[in-house]
Formats: sequence, C-alpha cells, structure tokens
Amino acid sequence: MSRKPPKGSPPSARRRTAWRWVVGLALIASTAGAAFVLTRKEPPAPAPSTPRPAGFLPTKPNSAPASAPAPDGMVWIPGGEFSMGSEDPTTDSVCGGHDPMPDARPIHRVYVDGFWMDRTEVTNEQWEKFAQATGYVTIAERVPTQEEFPTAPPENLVAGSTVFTPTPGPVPLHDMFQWWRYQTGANWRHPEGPTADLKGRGQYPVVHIAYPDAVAYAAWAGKRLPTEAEFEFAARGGLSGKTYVWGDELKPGGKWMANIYEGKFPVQDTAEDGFAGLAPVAQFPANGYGLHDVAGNVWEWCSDWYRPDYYARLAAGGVARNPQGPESPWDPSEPTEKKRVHKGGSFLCTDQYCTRYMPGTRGKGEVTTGANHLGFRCVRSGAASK
Ligand SMILES: [Ca+2]
Ligand SMILES: [Cu+2]
Repeated sequence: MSRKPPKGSPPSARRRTAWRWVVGLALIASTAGAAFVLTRKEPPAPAPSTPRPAGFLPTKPNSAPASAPAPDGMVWIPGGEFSMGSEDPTTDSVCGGHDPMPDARPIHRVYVDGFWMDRTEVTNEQWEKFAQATGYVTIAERVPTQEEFPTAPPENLVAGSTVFTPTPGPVPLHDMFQWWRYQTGANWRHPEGPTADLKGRGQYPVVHIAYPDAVAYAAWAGKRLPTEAEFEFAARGGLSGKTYVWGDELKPGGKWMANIYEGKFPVQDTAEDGFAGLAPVAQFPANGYGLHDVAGNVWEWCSDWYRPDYYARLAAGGVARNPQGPESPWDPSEPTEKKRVHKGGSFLCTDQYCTRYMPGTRGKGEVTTGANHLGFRCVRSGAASK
C-alpha cells in the first residue's frame, strides 16, 4: 500500500489560523499516510448479523409524488432504497478509480425518505443575499483570537483560507502542501485572496464556506444540509452502481459531463471540459433527478460526522433507514480534528490524483476549514417527515 495523504481535501484546520505554524505537524500526519493508517488501524468490520448484498442492487425509488409544488430552485428527490458505497477497486467495476477507498466500503443498503434538494450549489449571489440580510461573517473572514489559539504566535493570527495554487512543474503527489497554501484575506468575497473579487461571478458556487457557515445559511433559508445518504441517493439520480452520476462512460458521445481537472495535476489544468478552476453552476447536464454539479465543481458539505468505519457498522445492521452519521467524528490520519463528510468532488478531481467525484466515494473536512473548492447545497424534508 502506497502512502498517501487524504485525497482532494485541503489541509485541515483551524490550521487556517496558525496554519503555517502547524503545517509541519499536519504534514507529518499526511505523509504518514491516510491510506496506510486506514488499512492498519481501522477496527475490523463487525460480523454481519443479516446477509448483505455483495454488490450493487437496483435502486427502488418511492412512488409517492411530491405533496406540494417545488420550492424555488429545488427539485423533488423521491427517496427509497439503494446501494451506497464503492466497489473494491481491484474488481472490474472500478467505482473508486485508481484510488483505494476502504472508507467507502462495504456497499450497503440504505433507505432515505423523499426530500427537496437545491438544483445547484449555493451561488455567490444567493450567499450575498444571506450576508446582507443577516450580517453573517464567515469563519474565513474572522480574525482568529489568542484565546482560541493560546500557543500560536500573534503574527500567525490572521484571517484567511486555503487556496489551490498550480505548481511550476511536476511534483510528487504525496504532498498536498505543494499545491495548497494558506492565503491571508481569502474568503467568499475574495476567492483567491484580497485582490480577487466576485465581478461576473454571481452564478459561481460560493466557496471558503466552513461547516458552521453552511449551517447558518441553511437555517436562514428554512432548509438544512443533506445527510451523506441523502446526497448519495440524490447524486445517483435513480441509477445503481454506476461509475459516474450520469452512467459508466466518462465522456458519453465525446461530451464532458462535469467540471473536473484535465491536464497534468497539479501543474496545468487544460480545461478540456470548458473550465479551468470553478465553473458557474449548471453548465453541465443535470443528472436523473434534475440536479447539476453533484459531481465536480465544488465539494459539498454533508451533515454526517466522518468515520472511516461507518459503512461497515451500517452494513452489519441490514437496511439502514435515514442514517444520520456516527455519533462522533474520527479520522485516524488526523485523530484530533473534528471532520464532517464532503461529497461530490471538485474541479480538482482527476484520475491522476483524486477520483472522488464518483458518487460512491467520500471526502472529509475539518469543520472550521474552508477552501476555494468547497461549497454546499441545501435540502428540505418532504411533507411526510415534517
Ligand atoms: Ca475543469
Ligand atoms: Cu477529487
């Protein structure tokens, strides 16, 4: 097993604060290798108490239609029973790409109630309305205090966020700090740093959003964040066990279906899909449920805590009904960080490094850490479960 850092996610932290100062630590953690630790230290899966499917079974959507007209900008996701997770990448059907993903196995049966989901990622324009209406200040905009970080040198207590920067030439892909930097003054209004602005970017997904920021927006909008199971049910669009949210072919009919990364990672994005970096929302075809960008563009927050062994625990209990995630977070590669699940991958996803734009895969992120490839969308419970 090769040694790899967590794929696709920015360096953790409250690292955002004393980022440069703790980078050394995180670096040790990441080069120690998430994959290595996962395979070595993950507790064995509990013995299944009921027989469970060895692979993907058909999705059985609920037949009940939506009980009300769709809220503005949302679509009805019928809910139902489906198979969640990724194939073992050593088998023919490589759902996880070239990247071993023990945390996305075993494939297990899950049932979710029907719900409404935003058709697109939350945009800058939508976030601006929220910020104007409420005066909400995101975590990336707040100056970290000495109280929060008693041991950090005062000069490191600066507001900012994590920004992707292409490298001048090819680099070994085991060290994400080569292409992630802590950028002073980066936040949703200034995605690449103080000199960047949102002119012409109203329809781009809002980025540099930490988990509590997304929760605050959702509450204001009368919505909530999706659970991981809801996100995956919705992203699969009624299909089962397909590699991509649109099917098994990366480019059906030669057409790109998502904003991901082409060219040599992380040196140059050749933008064959039309976009180097972020794209405005809904530039690619919707999936089977009418959702755009549930693969690629920006990672999206889910409400579940992250644990690598959660799927194994669920699989042991038969069909999991409306799972809400484990009671507490645990990431063996950074055991002191509290992480929640990210889904959907981003404009940085590529077969060369991270294939987690595939629907059965999982991302994770420390809750106060934003980045310029991380956003969210909201859901609203259906009438039945209100
Ligand atoms: Ca792209
Ligand atoms: Cu990725």
